[in-house]
Amino acid sequence: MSLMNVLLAFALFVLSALVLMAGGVKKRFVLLILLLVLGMIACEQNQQQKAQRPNIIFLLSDDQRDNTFGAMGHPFVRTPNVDRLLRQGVRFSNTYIAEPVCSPSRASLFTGMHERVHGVGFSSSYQMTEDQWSRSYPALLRENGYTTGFIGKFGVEYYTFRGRTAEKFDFWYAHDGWTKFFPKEHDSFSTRPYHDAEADIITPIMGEAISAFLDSASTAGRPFCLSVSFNVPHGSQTTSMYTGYEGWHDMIRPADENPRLRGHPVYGSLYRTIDFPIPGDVGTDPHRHIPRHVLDQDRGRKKTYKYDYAPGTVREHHIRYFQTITGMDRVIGGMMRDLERLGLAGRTVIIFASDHGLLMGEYGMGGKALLYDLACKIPCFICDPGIPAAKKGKTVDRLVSSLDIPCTILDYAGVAAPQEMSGRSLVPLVRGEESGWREQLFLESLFTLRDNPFCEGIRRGDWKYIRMFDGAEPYDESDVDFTGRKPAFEQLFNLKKDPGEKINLIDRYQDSRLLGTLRSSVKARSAELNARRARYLKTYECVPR
Ligand SMILES: [Ca+2]
Repeated sequence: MSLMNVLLAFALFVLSALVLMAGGVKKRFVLLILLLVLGMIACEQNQQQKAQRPNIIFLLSDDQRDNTFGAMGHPFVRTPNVDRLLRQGVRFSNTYIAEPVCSPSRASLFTGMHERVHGVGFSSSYQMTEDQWSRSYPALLRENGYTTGFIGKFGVEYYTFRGRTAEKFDFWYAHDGWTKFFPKEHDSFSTRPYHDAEADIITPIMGEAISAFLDSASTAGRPFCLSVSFNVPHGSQTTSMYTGYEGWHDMIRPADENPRLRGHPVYGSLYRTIDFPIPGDVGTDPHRHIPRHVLDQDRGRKKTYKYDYAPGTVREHHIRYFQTITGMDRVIGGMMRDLERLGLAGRTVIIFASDHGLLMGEYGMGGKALLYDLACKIPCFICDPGIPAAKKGKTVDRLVSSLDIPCTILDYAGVAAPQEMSGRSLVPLVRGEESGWREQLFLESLFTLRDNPFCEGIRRGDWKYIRMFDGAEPYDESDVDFTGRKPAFEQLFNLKKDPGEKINLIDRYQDSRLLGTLRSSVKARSAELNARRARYLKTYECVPR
């Protein structure tokens, strides 16, 4: 509450008391008029404050690992538009996703909770409920006067609402599942929403929708919150760039052989002539890193979304991966021009994140759902036009969670975060206030399809500790209560000396105080989250699926 509001409230209180005590009719009348005028001023103040709330655009990419924009230091990817946003914004260079796989990661971004608390994931037993949605950031902003929009991959609808998600937003141009690079060439529930677009390629199609939303929202007279969920550089998009030959799923031929892409400024020869290195451990034995009895790569993890990296195809996948990031950058550039054209740039906060990272051959593995930095660390930044020039272009290396993002959005909108959200607003970090920030961060991966184990871990200082347990599919609350259970496998990495997480120090530090402390921290946080889940189940209706 501003000082002006406090003074107004006090004046109203005093006047009300005087009216009650005043003797003569005339006196009462004069005081009542004064009361009315002050009430009108208070209302006006409130309206002005509401009108001053910023617009918010939350951009989410799909499977994009950290450090994959030019201004983040990537050696060759070209992303001039995002680079400009990074120069104007604040980057969070130690951001971890709450759950390193698509759908539960998104459920966590909406609800601000870890998967084991909200209970909605590929391997869990529950669906998202109306109750849960009503306390998500889009629902809360809509309830508080924001125009809300959603564009692109929603990714949670499988488990909820089923065809009725459009009702949850004022503007909806979106799909669930995996749409195609050329969606108009296919007829399915995930491609049909885009058949009326002008463009042919999915990312510029989303750009058209962004323009349409901004055009209408700019005249609506109230702030907006637009969530854009790009479905690149996900492997299912890059495989479908060129489907005109036998074995297209394996990306064995260059995509610019597709006549529709030949000569294209982004999807043609870009990056094809650069001699970039592919990971040195592509095609090596993954079980040297995580033993077969803990995660057998032959039980489904290989051959998934074409993340089965072999030396023959890994280069082509890298080229397409970075082309689609540049394609996304172009659409973001178009969005920035729209914001300028419509006079919105000075009052629109842009937040960027990815739903998780990706292994692209490192450790002899592909894919996600593990707690290696490459899979669970994400690019993240906030471009807030309200911060002073001296604060722009900074990098903050504090530990940040994707669960902080919904709290940040709510904070910008002046809406209180529900008590079950476990993140913290990043607004103080954006403004350069770092004191009292968290010193450690709990990580988890509860995706147990394809032989994946339950993983949980902790990041603190230079260290990351991970413990794994045999997975259950589907799992319920008792399966993720690890009290008294011996981990099937543990990892300890010193990220400062070994940023690639190749040297597991668990045996060397077996009896150390450091490892003892990290183990206790994981156990304590794991038990605390299970207790939160128990309380959550008592408070809100949770619906099995
Ligand atoms: Ca994803």
